[in-house]
Amino acid sequence: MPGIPTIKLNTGALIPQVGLGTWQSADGDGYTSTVEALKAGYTHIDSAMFYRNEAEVGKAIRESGIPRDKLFVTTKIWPTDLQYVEETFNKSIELLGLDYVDLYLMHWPVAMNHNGNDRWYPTKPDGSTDIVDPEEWSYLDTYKEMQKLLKTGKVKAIGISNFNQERIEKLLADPEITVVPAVEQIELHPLLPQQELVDYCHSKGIAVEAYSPLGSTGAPILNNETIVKIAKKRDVSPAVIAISWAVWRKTIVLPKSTHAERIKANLQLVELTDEEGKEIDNIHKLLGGPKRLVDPQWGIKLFD
Ligand code: 1BO
Repeated sequence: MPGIPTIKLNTGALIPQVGLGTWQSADGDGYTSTVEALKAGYTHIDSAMFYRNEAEVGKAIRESGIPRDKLFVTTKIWPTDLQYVEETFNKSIELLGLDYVDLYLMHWPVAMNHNGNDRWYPTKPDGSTDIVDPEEWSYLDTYKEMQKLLKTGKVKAIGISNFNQERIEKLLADPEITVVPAVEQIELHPLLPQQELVDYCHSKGIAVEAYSPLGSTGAPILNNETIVKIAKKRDVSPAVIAISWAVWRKTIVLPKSTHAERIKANLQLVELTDEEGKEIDNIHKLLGGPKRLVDPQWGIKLFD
């Protein structure tokens, strides 16, 4: 496939369909992987406050000399900061050292105590929790604050992540919410295609991004029989097939790697036939149904 295809967001901006994912990169890797990605031709980098790599990602971008308007940069606000949108965004932009971000996402639709001790396991064995009562502060309040950021010019688009359909419906129904999210970023791979949610988002003009496209820890997708078979036939790696499938189904995909060679190889997209695409659509059915691999179990029902 020549070049990285793009999708038009509901803001009119174009987003490259393949971007570098940076979740679970160790300290220092955010810098080197962004450097390698930009060298390899990526123009889309996905970061987050939670990944603790905004400073590294920003440094690599600034040093690259690539004109800012040729790049698409995303960052995200973590649950412990949902009540402090403006301050948190200002911290992110400062760490990145950029004038603006192309996309600012709410990482999860749940507010956690800003001063809580644990950002990943806020519910303790005794049942006490750092989750903020939604009556006190909900993701809708955060989104309303995010809308205000658009007026600063430092955020070109806002969006959501890890929202199920019910929460998106609630957001779209809120009379004080006038900006339809540009993007919903969710876990998506052949073991968890979430086709209904993808279709729902597309029907509302919300572009869908796939995180963990190779199946998160251990990248189980790379050993899947169907993926391996198609990869052999097309003479590319299994990772390229999984990434190309995400592109084929009109999503945006964020493969993460810290290895220069793999970062580069992941861009060798192939145009899947509909037959190949549908065969990959069916993988989860052959394996007993969809399998979620990233679920923080925060003590509230996040997914369906
Ligand atoms: C916990 C992070 C999931 C992907 O951003």
